[in-house]
Amino acid sequence: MAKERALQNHTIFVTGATSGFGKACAIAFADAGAKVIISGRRKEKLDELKKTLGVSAHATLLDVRDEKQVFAAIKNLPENFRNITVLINNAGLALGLEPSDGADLKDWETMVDTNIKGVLYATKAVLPGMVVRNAGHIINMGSIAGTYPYPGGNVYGATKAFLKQFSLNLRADLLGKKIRVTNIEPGMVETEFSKIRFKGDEKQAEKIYAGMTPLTAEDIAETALWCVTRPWHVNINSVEIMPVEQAFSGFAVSRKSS
Ligand code: NDP
Ligand code: 8X3
Repeated sequence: MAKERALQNHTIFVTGATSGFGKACAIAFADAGAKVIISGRRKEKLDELKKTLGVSAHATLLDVRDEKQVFAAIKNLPENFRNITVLINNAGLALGLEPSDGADLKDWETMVDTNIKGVLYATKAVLPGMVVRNAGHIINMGSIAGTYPYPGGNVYGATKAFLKQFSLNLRADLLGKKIRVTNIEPGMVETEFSKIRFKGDEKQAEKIYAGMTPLTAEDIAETALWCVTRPWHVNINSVEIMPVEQAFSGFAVSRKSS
């Protein structure tokens, strides 16, 4: 089937479509023929993307931390965008890289509210319709940080570990229905992610990707598209994806100096 027709009967709801993976997913899925509901908090970025995507997009200004806003956005969708077939729970962030004792509690709360509670609200708002239609696919944007610990990853990694288990448990609940669930777990991808993590410090953010080739947002969008375009009987449970120039290191050991 031609790429541009592959998703012509699909409606995709992407959280956090104003930047990075979410924006790349919106463009890739629209290119493949889907209608896309784009959301995020920054109006000007949302308007810009809506202009690019035209009639195939519906834009909704949305903070995923606000339960009422999430449910209202889904309830008030225009008729031709109501039957959501793919939910991409992408909105999320890391804040800070300090060890737990020095980390800011407010940052921890923001990560939990966005990366966990935001996913719960969007899932609860969209899933009942998928169940009624007996069709759907939920893609959660996890991270390698949900599997592999690193210093300073404390609550960010823990929120992504939540998504890993939540995705598997959704699969358990949805057995017998034609609803798929995938947790995509990327490593380093150059987006606004590090700029946000370091609170606008662009120099510190640039250092993260210096001297190596990170993944791109388009790599992740292609991965999401691949998961959705598998035959309906195939569920990709998880995809772990890293740059070739990123890998693992040994266990850290604290030694007494001799
Ligand atoms: P970006 O910072 O480029 O994009 C994040 C998106 O999330 C933005 O569109 C932002 O929109 C949105 N967002 C953040 N908070 C909220 C909120 N409260 N309500 C609604 N939207 C929100 O980062 P990425 O594209 O890199 O990250 C996307 C996802 O992928 C995140 O969940 C991240 O944890 C995950 N990830 C990123 C990796 C990376 O290395 N980049 C690797 C692995 C996973 P706005 O500000 O307009 O609200
Ligand atoms: C983002 C990847 O390695 O910066 O989820 O935590 S990492």
